[in-house]
Amino acid sequence: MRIGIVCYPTFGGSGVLATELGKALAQKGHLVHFITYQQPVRLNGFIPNIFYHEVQVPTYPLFDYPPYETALASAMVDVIKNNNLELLHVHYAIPHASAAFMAKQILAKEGKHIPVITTLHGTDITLVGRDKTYAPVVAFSINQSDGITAVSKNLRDETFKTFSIEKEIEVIYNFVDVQRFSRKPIDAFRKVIAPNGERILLHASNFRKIKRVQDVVKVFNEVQKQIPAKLLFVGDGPERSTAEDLARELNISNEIRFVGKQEQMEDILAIADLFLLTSDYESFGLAALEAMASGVPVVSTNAGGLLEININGETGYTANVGDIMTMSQQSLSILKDEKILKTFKENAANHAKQFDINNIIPQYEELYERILRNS
Ligand code: GMT
Repeated sequence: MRIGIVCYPTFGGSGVLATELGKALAQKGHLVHFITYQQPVRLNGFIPNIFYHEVQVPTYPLFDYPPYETALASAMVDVIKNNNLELLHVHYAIPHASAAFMAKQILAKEGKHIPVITTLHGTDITLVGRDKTYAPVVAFSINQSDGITAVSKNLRDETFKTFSIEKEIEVIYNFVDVQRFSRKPIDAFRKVIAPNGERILLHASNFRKIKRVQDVVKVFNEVQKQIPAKLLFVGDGPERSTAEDLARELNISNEIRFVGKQEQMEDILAIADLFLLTSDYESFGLAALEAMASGVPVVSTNAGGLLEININGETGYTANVGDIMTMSQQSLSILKDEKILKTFKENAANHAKQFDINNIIPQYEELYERILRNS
């Protein structure tokens, strides 16, 4: 198939997922055209069957806000026509679903039918999408899609609760390349982070408010009072300084390292003992799944789709949002005992296998074929 993929090219989960999907489809022989404003972060190196089209957004003194959506829709029209694409798969509804609708209408006038699939990722529904400044356009453009998917049952249900959606929303879970994340720890790296054999706790995110990164510091603070431990923060974003400030206040800065945005997550996860995810909401929690695939148990909140990924008492534990004491006790109960830690690590790795890339990609291919047949 000749497929167009539209996503955010940045470190967010939706962009990572869309890029890995495109790479996997290309490996299976499909021709995949990425249409984004920047090279997606995980699209590194030359991959046959992958094409990258950069959306140019010219500025003009009149524009306080350059019209990205218009530029994107025009780029979609251009790429679809020039490469005779058969379908367009957009990730994250805003503004990709409405730009796709516009491109579809333009092409229809020229006699070309292009089916559009929209994958909902989370905040495009639960936070940004439901804001009344965007909601009518989001609801309309989702309804205009030929196929709609959500990355968890929770997100599907939230979408039906939030908008009047007239079509079926199929759940296709996010995936992970289990083989890639089954790395052996690099001893030298572990020694740098935890020179005296301390337990390593890890958090990775975009440090937005929704992640509650201060809660990560608070949980870690309780843990390190009882066992020797280090905390690694991966990623960057607006709330990073609040986490740094709190660490200073609690006098635990020396036990915490901020390593910034990283591409080789598999090497970092390989040295971790526990992944902390304290979010207010996660539609899925791709970062937690990547941790589990690396054999790292997860202590997370029970918000949104996290309960579908992190099985309480098996792959880690879940607790109410903001319940620092419970999350600290849960973390300690895993980390204190070598045998228990080993069991949780094995459980996490085993559970992640059901989300392996090889199980999920065929679900997207089946959806594409069905939509092409019926449209
Ligand atoms: O978590 C974020 O803020 C980024 C956001 C994104 O769109 O990149 O992540 C969402 O999509 C990911 C991939 O499907 C999910 O794993 C995340 O749970 C989801 N984030 C939220 O729902 C807050």
